[in-house]
Amino acid sequence: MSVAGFDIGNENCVIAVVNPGGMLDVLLNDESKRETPAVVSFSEKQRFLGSTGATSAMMNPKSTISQVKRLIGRKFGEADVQNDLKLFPFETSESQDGGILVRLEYLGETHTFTPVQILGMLLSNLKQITENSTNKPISNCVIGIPCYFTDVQRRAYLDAATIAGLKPLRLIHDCTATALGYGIYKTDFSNVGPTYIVFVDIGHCDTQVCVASFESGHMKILSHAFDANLGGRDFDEILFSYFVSQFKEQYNIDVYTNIKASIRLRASCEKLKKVLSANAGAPLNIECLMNEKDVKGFIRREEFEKLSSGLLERIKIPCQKALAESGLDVEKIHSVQLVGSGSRIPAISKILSFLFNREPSRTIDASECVAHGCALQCAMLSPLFRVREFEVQDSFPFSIGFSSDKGPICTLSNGMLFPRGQPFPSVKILMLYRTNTFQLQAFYADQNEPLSVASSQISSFTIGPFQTSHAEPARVKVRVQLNLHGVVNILSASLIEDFLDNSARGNAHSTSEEDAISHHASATSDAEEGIVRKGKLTKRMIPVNESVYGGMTKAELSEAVAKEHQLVQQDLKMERTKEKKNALESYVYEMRDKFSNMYRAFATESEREGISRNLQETVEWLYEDGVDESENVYTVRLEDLKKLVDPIENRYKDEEARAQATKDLLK
Ligand code: ATP
Ligand code: K
Ligand code: MG
Repeated sequence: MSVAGFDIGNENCVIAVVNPGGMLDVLLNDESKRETPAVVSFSEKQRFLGSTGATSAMMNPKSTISQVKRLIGRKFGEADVQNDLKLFPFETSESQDGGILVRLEYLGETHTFTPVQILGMLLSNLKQITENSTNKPISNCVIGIPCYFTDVQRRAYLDAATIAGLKPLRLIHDCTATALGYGIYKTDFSNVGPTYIVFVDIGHCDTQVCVASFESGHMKILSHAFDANLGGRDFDEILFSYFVSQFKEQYNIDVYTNIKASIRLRASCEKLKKVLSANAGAPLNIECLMNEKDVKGFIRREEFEKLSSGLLERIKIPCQKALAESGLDVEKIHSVQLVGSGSRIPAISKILSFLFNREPSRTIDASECVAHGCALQCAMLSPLFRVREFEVQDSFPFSIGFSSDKGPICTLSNGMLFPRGQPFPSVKILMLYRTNTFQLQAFYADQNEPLSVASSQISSFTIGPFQTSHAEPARVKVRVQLNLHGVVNILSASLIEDFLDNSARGNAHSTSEEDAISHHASATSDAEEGIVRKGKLTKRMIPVNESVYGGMTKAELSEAVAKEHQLVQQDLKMERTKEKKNALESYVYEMRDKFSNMYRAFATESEREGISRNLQETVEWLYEDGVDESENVYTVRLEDLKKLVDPIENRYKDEEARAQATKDLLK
């Protein structure tokens, strides 16, 4: 059994696997490419995913969804979201809880899908590619996520994986995955103190930076920083607006007003940007862009760099932040590793060279490194593999606080539950005094941290019901976890009561009834269920219910799983229909050929006439009335034809057999 690592990009997805022999491999998709476009396209009767989806983008712009990663776990009303939606040709609307719905026509009806469902489709395609390639079912995987993903976005990824039938052993920060892949097999780290490396990943829509410290057998992430709205796409947009205004002047057309023209010009600008990475200038030619006009343009790299200077400056900011937060001076940095295909613009290397006083290194595979790291991490977490001992310590980029219905417990001013930079997974213990059911809330505690969602609320937990044996509040011990995915949850809550006599109890409580947090909790649990007696202390487990702000309920998730199953059945049905139609078509052509050659002598004149009329009719039918029929109709038609042809085919075969027997006798 192999384990897989998935890098889900806004533009490209990459799949890496570790094979049972321990080999790391990047898989090829149906088109033999190592990168699979992150696209889902709904045609009239079936979906096209990945590379086939990208092909239909131009024909089907309104039902082709790309960059769905931008919409995961977000609210329709957020300003960033609205900016993105303006760029997308597909239609969206606001869901009842303020989320985003993608609306499209499919199978003659209007359908709505959440971004999580669309992501589920993409993951399901990656799973399919992996299974086709390894010939084994897979479910264990590790998926890369941007470090700036909030709790609800991380949970959304886990839900999408469930929809796709995958089991992520970990969601890992993109840069952490890259750093892991970089460090695990390196043997030349210095023996005197750690080696510090900066990783800069510029993708299609975002920029992420981390500073990592490596020692033999150990890697520690010191800091993460990011700009969630700065990537290759923004450079395309610079070229796009440049040519839109050029064409307005030159050809008197406004590309902004035409969806198809906008899509075509954007695609051409992206190509042109890539040409500019290797050439000092590049032309742009589009036939019949709009109003039957062919357009021509040209831009020099220098001009492009000048227009992009604002974006280039912005790349410095997360780099400076990451460095500052790591507490290191530039001189301490051993190297800067530049990855992500968005970073292939030469001016980016230049600006980073100035910033870090050294040329960034491009020795890591810029497009595959995240997937590599994910696959390696998956092998490390899987009991089926033995991987070189290598400790990965990641750091959490946000500060998490807790409050209860009695008020704040851990906040920015009195100490966060999980402060920014917290190594995770991590478990902390809250000690609370309560008489009955109560609520706890997790929230992002530092307003200065740039969140990619509008709300600082994370989730709310109901602890209870429970009953205390005495009238006074009893001690409730709550174990809170920031888990391997970077998701906050409550591992357990338990009621701890003592059985001292009344006077002693009174004394004990007067000193310790404040809500408190223990920062040095051990991750080992006492007992998961039931009552544990420890001397005079009794411990009873209390039920915990969590409700995630903006997340999916269990019922919604199982509905989505069922829906995806239906969609898959429809796709399979259409695939089978295509196969049946192809089978009929090739049978007709094959028989036409055979009846004019080898079968000719074995049919009577009237048989021949009847069959060839039938074959001709079938060909015409296939291109007219029968162009879009059901699986069954093609099957029946083929069977009917075979009934006519079989007797003649049998005569021919008998004759063949006789001739062969005679030949054998004569040998
Ligand atoms: P994200 O990380 O934002 O989710 P992604 O992982 O899909 O997106 P990448 O595949 O790393 O992104 O990079 C895609 C970007 O790289 C696109 O904007 C693409 O135009 C750009 N790109 C690819 N090749 C080049 C090149 N030769 N020169 C400049 N840009 C390039
Ligand atoms: K990618
Ligand atoms: Mg990426």
